[in-house]
Amino acid sequence: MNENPAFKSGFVTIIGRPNVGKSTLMNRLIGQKIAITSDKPQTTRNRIQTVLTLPEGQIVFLDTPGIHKAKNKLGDYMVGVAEHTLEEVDVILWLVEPTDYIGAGERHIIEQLKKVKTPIILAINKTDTIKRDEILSFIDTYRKELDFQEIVPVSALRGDNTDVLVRCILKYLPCGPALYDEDTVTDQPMRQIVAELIREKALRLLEEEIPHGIAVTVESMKYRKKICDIEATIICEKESHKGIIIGKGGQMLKKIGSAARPEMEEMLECQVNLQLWVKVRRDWRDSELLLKNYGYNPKDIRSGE
Ligand SMILES: Nc1nc2c(ncn2[C@@H]2O[C@H](COP(=O)(O)OP(=O)(O)OP(=O)(O)O)[C@@H](O)[C@H]2O)c(=O)[nH]1
Ligand SMILES: [Mg+2]
Repeated sequence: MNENPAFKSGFVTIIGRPNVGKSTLMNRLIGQKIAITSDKPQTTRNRIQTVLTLPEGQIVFLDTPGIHKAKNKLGDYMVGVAEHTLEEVDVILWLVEPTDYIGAGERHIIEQLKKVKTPIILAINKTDTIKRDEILSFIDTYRKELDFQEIVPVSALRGDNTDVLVRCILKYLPCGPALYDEDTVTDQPMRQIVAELIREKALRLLEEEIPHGIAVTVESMKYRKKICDIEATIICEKESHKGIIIGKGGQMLKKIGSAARPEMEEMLECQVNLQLWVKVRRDWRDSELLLKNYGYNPKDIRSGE
C-alpha cells in the first residue's frame, strides 16, 4: 500500500461549537464508537485521535471539544485543545448545525479560521432534520463568510453523504505513506475509553448542571480468566450532587454502571465486574492540580496528549 505513489495521508481536525455532532461524525467515519456522545453540550473534553485506512489513503481524525465561551479552567483547557489543533493539521473540518443563522459562536470560529492557511471543509450536519431544499440557502449563507475548499451536507447520525465527505478530505491531503499501521484505530488507552463510557452514561442519565461537573477516574482494571474487575470513581463538585448520582438506595449509580457495562464487555471481549464509587472534590473544574489529576493538563495542549 505504501508503495503507491498516489497514496494520501494526513491529519484532519474536526472542530465546531458544542453539540453539533463532531464525535458522532468521527465515530461514523471510522465505523466504530471511540468518542462518547450525548445531547448535552461540552461532552468531549480532550482531543481524541482515530485512524481511517483506505486503499487510496489514510486519514487521521482529531475529534475536539466544542469551541465555547469558557466559564472555568476546564473550559479554558477544552477550548485550548480545540483551537491548538488548527495549527497542526492538513485539513480543517468545520462542522455546523443546519441553519442560516450565524451566531456569536460561529463568528468566533470564523475569526479563528481567517487566521489560518490550512484548507477548510465545511460540513453542514444533521441534514436529516431539515427539508432538502433548505440546504442550498444554508450553503449560500456560509459561502459568503469564508473561502471554503468544499461545503458538504451530511447526516452523521444516518451516515448520509459521509462517503462524499471522505473523498473531499482525501483530495486535500498530501501524497505520502501511511502514518500508522492499518490496524491502528485510536490513540486512546483502554482505561481512558472505560472512564469515558462511564462519563457518557452519567451525562445521559443525569440532569441539569450535574453532568458537567463530573470527572471519572479508573483506579484499577484487573483480568482474571474471562472476567475483568474494574474499579472506577465518579468525581463530582458538591455533596448534594453526590446524593443524586448515588440515588435512592444506590439506584442511579447502579443504572449508570449497568448502562456502561455491556459496551465495556463488547470492547474488552470478556465479562466485566464494575465497582463504582462517588467522591466530592469541590470546584475541581477551577483547580489546576485536580484538573491535571483527572487528565486535563494545560501543559499537554502543546504536545496534544
Ligand atoms: N438528528 C441528528 N442528530 C445528530 C446528528 N449528529 C449528531 N447528532 C446528535 O447531536 C448530539 C450531539 O452529538 P455529539 O456527537 O456528542 O456532538 P459534539 O459536537 O461532539 O459535542 P461536544 O463534544 O459537546 O462538543 C447527540 O444527541 C447526537 O445524537 C445528525 O446527523 N442528525
Ligand atoms: Mg464531542
